[in-house]
Amino acid sequence: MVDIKAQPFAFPAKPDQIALIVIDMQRDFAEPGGFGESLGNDVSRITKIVPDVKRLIEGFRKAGLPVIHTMECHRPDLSDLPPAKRDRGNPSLRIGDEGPMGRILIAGEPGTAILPDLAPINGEIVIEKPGKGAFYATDLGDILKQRCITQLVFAGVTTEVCVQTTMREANDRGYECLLAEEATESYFPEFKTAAIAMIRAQGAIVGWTAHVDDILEAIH
Ligand code: TIU
Repeated sequence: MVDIKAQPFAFPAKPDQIALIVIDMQRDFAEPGGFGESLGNDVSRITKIVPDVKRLIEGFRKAGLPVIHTMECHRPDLSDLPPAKRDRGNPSLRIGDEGPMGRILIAGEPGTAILPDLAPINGEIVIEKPGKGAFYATDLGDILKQRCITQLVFAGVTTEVCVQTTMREANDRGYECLLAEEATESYFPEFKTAAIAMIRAQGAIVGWTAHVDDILEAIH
């Protein structure tokens, strides 16, 4: 056991039971012409965290600890896309529509790929998820159980949507969750701040938050 300096108090890391989970660092959320921009967002905020996500990934790899990547995406025939998700709001392009990086948020399309700087390497698990949470309609829970992982460090986007949803799913399933503050981002800075505050409030009701440097120092 090694303590990671965190809020609201130290995170009691168990190096043989911990994994990094990188949520949805995909071109569709970070580049013009993708899903994020189709919703009306300024996507330039997302690419700014790439160096911090990268050094977190590299730190876990160097320490021999598991790195798991997720991708929000749907089947080409849209059979896993509820109409309530596709038809929500008034985006410039809907999920499944043809955009400049291929079909929006569809598995295998160029825009759905993970950013090249953060691409998975051989042996790393990639979870394709149709929901905002990474446990919904995926085998993530089975994979973690099989590997005896009980603690998850979170990075990725967006803080208050897919990251927070997955942290809440994980917390209810009994995992201890730690969010890496500089390695997550929102299209709305105030939502990132609020999500971090609500996660660690009430004695870490959803989980802990910590700085990337403090996580790396503890696991190296
Ligand atoms: N729109 C938004 O903030 N997020 C998403 O739709 N997906 C993820 O957070 N990955």
